[in-house]
Amino acid sequence: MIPLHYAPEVEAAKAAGQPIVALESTIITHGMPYPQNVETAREVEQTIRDNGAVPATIAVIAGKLHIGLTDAELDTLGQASNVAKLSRADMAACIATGGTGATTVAATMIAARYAGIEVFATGGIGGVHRGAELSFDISADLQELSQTAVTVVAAGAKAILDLPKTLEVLETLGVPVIAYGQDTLPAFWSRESDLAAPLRMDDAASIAKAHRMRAALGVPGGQLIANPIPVEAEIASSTLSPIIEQALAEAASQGIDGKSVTPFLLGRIFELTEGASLTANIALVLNNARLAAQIARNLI
Ligand code: PSU
Ligand code: MN
Repeated sequence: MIPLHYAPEVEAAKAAGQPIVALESTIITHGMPYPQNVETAREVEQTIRDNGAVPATIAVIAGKLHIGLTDAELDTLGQASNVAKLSRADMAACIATGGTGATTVAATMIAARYAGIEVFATGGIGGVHRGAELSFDISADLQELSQTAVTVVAAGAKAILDLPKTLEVLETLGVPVIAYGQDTLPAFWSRESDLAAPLRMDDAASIAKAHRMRAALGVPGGQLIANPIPVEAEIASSTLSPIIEQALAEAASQGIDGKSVTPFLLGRIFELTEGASLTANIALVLNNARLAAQIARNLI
């Protein structure tokens, strides 16, 4: 038996058949600094409510898989240090040993699916890292999208990754990559990249229909919805490129590897942009929460 713990709000929503949107917790513990991480998590949850759905932030706390966190749990998690970063490989072990950990996109998808939640909002997914031809560093998020039937709304992948390679791997894995409302793939801090999006949809209803159609066809896996950052929050790639290069060079010279790579790069980019990267990150997560709530409403 899985020690599952539903927050009261989520339990009530499930019983009433209301739309629910899952949220990850690694963005809180490893993606943003305190207190902005907790403030943002709360704002994201409220945005989902304002758009007619119920938020379920997912995390493992003391060996229990939580589907939805209370305000107090969110605050504790947001301030804790040494919280494990859980992906497909380690979530079961963390639960089994009574540990506490934050869920990445991959682990959140597994938990959401288990809890019957079909839509999930986040900022950016993991992907193929630059230099992956030598390091083999490819996020488990990509494989998860190919096998777990959850629609994930993100703002594309960060330019810290190799975007063309990320797109190639997603294609190989059979993951639908759907740009929302435009023809090019959004690139997290920028609305556009120079990559054509494999698919485009302009409304939440079509995304929900495609989600259902995949299941009807018996194709496992989810969908990646790439939702461009709002215009007013965008950061020019010319501003960010040298900063990303510097963060990558520092990671290499300090021998950062494995799970630490993404949090290290996110932290350095925050410092080097004097917080501007965080402001943009918050705006795009809120934007993704809105779209995810609309998709979830269309799945009811
Ligand atoms: N990308 C972001 N922000 C994040 C992450 C990725 O822009 O917070 C987090 C997510 O939880 C994602 C994880 O699932 O990092 C990917 O880590 P890795 O590259 O180690 O698979
Ligand atoms: Mn990795």
